[in-house]
Amino acid sequence: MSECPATLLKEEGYVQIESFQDRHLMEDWIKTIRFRLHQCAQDLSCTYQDYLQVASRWVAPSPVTEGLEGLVDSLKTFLEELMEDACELIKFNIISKTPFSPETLPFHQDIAYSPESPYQFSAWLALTDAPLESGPMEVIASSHKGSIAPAVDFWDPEFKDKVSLKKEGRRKLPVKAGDLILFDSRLWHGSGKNESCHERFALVTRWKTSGYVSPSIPAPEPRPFGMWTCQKETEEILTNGLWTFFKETPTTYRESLKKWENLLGNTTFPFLEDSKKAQESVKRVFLLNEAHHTHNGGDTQGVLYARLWKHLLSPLSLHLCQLGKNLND
Ligand SMILES: O=C(O)CCC(=O)C(=O)O
Ligand SMILES: [Fe+2]
Repeated sequence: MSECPATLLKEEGYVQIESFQDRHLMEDWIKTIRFRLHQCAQDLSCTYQDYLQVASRWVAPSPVTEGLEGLVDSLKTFLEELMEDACELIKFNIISKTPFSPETLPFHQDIAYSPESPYQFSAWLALTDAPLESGPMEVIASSHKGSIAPAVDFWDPEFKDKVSLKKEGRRKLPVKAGDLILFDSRLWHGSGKNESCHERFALVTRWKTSGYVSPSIPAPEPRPFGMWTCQKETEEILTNGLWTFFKETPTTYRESLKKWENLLGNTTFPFLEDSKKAQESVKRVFLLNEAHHTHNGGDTQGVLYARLWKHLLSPLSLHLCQLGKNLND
């Protein structure tokens, strides 16, 4: 097979480009990004560790991605030469996998999540080393040639990653700071758990060439409590609980989360197995919501709402349902 990166991207669905950027430049960027993350934590009056437990992605525009446009421009020049076509940037973000939020990212196809603004491929630039033990990118080679499945809703607390059972074509891609991975938006990929004590960060940019025609993308199939539904469900259950127990009506989602965080510290709810864990999981969703509104931050791994479901929402909604039934009897 030809070694040309554009051919590899076409044939295998991904290609690795070593030392695209000087590692010292990446080290400088990481210092700046860490400094900003400390500031973000301060904005939310929490520790750096607490902040990185809840946020693991920042989509530009964000205080965390500020000033990275120069690096994105150098990528554009490189990609246009490689693809022999104009490349349009669709969006860019910084993604982390740190010891504070080290979880597996299940296998998925990016294109299935972007039916409104589909992109052709991603350029994943390692800002730090991402060795095998840090949960580097993992791909299923040539899987972009198959069909596009509806977006995998891995935020569903019951979700099991069936694609990860597939062995054929699976490749882990450990990289060094400054290395670049290009991958097709139809390629099945994910990343394992970060078992190291190091933080790994990447600048991830999404692109399409001027000649790109998007394939047809199946509509997502939202789960009852998942990526597309969890906030609305959470809001409903928490509001219902506040009204049933305290005859209170919160005016905002933020207020409802804060009220529950406080209540769980000083009230006993016999239907909860572990109030401490319930309180901790509300606090994290509260911080995630703040990080989203203040810094365009998000949870890449989809674990925070699933934990809230397990420790609070599932037993609370069951209890409310039983109370409702008893009233109707
Ligand atoms: O950084 C990772 O762990 C994977 C990120 C990913 O899925 C993506 O950039 O599309
Ligand atoms: Fe992805």
